[in-house]
Amino acid sequence: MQPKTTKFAHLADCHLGGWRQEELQKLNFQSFQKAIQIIIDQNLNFVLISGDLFDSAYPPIEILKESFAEFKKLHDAKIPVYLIAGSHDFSASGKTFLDVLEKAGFCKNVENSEIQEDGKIKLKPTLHESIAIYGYPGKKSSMEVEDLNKIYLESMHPFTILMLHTTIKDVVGTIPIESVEKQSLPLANYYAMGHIHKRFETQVANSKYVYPGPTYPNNFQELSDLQHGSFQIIETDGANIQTQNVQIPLKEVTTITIEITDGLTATQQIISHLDKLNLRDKIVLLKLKGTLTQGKTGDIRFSEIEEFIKKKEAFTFLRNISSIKIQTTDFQIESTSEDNIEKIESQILGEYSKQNPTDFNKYLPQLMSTLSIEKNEDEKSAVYEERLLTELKNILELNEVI
Ligand SMILES: [Mn+2]
Repeated sequence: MQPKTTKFAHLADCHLGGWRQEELQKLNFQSFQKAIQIIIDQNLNFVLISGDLFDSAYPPIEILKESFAEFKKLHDAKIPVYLIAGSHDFSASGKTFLDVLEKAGFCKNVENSEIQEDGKIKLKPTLHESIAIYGYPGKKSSMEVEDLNKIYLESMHPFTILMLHTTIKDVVGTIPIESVEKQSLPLANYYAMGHIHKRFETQVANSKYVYPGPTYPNNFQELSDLQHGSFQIIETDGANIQTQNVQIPLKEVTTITIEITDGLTATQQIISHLDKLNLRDKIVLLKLKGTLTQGKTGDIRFSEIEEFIKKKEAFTFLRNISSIKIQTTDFQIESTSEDNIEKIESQILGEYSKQNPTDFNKYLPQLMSTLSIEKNEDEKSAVYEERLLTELKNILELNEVI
């Protein structure tokens, strides 16, 4: 008798509700929809989502409505979904819309852990027939890395999947970010990873470590690097694992890099460059670089450029001026683009912590992100207050005190 084969999908970093630009938020969602369609058409056995399904713990109602419709399709096709929270849809209070999705019967959050007396963290499995699925969620500011050095799996199984939303050292190379050594993780057959927004796959002995890439790129740089979203389809007979990265091309992306030196004449220079190109129905990424010896970035008339690109029937247009340097006689400053806010914040916090070293500093990134939570439309002030307080108490580890 042939061994039974199992075929499943592995998605991560869908960031539903992400993107400020309406067209891109829609495209982001359509890409997720397309992935679901492929999964149903191929009648896969189950779906894994390794964190950051939503772009925030409290996504807008419109996004929730559409997302629930997609999960219902999978539910009707009898394809179970197993997931973990990521750094974006994680909340310190433990309350997120993933719970609502789970209560509705549309998914199973496989996070199931128990802290032991010796400080180790025991993970318990969710079973899909004979396959054991374990998971540990991502947290804000890579706070999960410390925990991951303490996890172990409750029991052995013929085939084990470990879902994690974190960074393994292999994908970051020499960049100094918090990461885990993959060899230090408990043994599994398939490591269903999320968090790093690129496609990455490696194998050690019989274990595969896979980042499927986001189901749609999430910012300027990712659009430029990845062009479109992707996910993974995995087939296994229990011993061999075959993986396939499924690309979801929806709209063509074109990155245009132009070097400028004069802010005053840049607008005309850019427009005549663009004039030679076919931009029809494309996502146009305009990247400016160079050192300005005259004028400043504020002199570039982006509304005029945008108007011109619209006339050329582009699908949408994004610009990035973060590589432009401004030269003056006595100092040089680098301008920064708005999608680098997180980087700037962590840089400032890093410098501050160095000058003012206290134990409290470790709370700062989480506090900042929690205090930026806004009151939802129609949310009662008391509910909002309670939500905020619970999060803060959790972060400051004050649960038992207050
Ligand atoms: Mn993500």
